[in-house]
Amino acid sequence: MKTTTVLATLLALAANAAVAQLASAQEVTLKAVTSFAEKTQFSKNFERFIEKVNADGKGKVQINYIGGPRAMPPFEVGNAVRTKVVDIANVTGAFYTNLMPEADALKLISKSAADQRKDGTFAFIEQLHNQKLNAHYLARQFHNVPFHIYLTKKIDKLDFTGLKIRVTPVYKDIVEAEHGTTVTTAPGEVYTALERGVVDGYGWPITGIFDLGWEQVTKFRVEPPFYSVEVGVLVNLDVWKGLNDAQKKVLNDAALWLEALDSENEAAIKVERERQAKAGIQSLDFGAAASKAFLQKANDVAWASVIKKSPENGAKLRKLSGN
Ligand code: 173
Repeated sequence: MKTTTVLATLLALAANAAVAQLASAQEVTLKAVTSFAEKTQFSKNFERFIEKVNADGKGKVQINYIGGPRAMPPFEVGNAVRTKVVDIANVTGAFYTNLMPEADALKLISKSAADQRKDGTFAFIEQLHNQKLNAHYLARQFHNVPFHIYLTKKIDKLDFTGLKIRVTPVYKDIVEAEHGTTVTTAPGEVYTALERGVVDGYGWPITGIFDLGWEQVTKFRVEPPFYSVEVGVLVNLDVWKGLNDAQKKVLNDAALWLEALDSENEAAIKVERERQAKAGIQSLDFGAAASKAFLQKANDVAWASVIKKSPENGAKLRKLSGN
């Protein structure tokens, strides 16, 4: 090679390296959606997470928040992450069981995210999301918030015979095991279904019923509380792999911060119970024995359902859950 050619090659290489460095140093903007209405209970902390990423991630990574169910139906959010229609999403496993039947087991894992990260549970859940959803499972929220069944009609024992109840995969098996009829809807349809008498009740966590005005059409809350809310933050796996270490660090740090917000839930639950009572929602408690039997059944039918759909992974999740 002539000296001038060598020089030209070296210059070209240096230029390429500079461009590559520039590209990796460039700020990335991720497109985000949430599967719950904006500014409501199960979107709020994700919105705080976005604020944090946008503050800490200047020059590295930013999040462009498209919004909630007005932008995308909740049951389509998992698939939108899979196909990279969005880059990052706030979504519960109950909304993507069509793609990942094991996601229904996440409600049965009540350990804190920190404990799950230590004992291998998180790593297995990550693996399942990689395989089935082409997603990175960035964070798990609300492990210490349980679900309830709310009713418009009074029952005198823990049995839903004759009642039609709005469900998602979270509640379907236990409501049917207690002889109720189920209809699956997105949260956005609950109010109208109740108002029109299409359903006699619905499943929902202990928190959040005031966000969409459901207290106006709710009379009873059935005890005991059961399962654990799971709302995850998912990132499209190709997008995740394309981030550099500094960008990943901003997201990882914000994810751990987000998970730690679960420490606020205990106080929030107490306030919510009082607020429900003040709104005239009566708690129906059938005593310790009935509650114990209900919880046992709720646990049994849910695991049976997951294990039937995914025998190997289901059994492994059950072992990891300790339930
Ligand atoms: O009831 C629901 O729509 C549901 O499954 C759910 C899951 C997590 C948080 C809130 C609601």
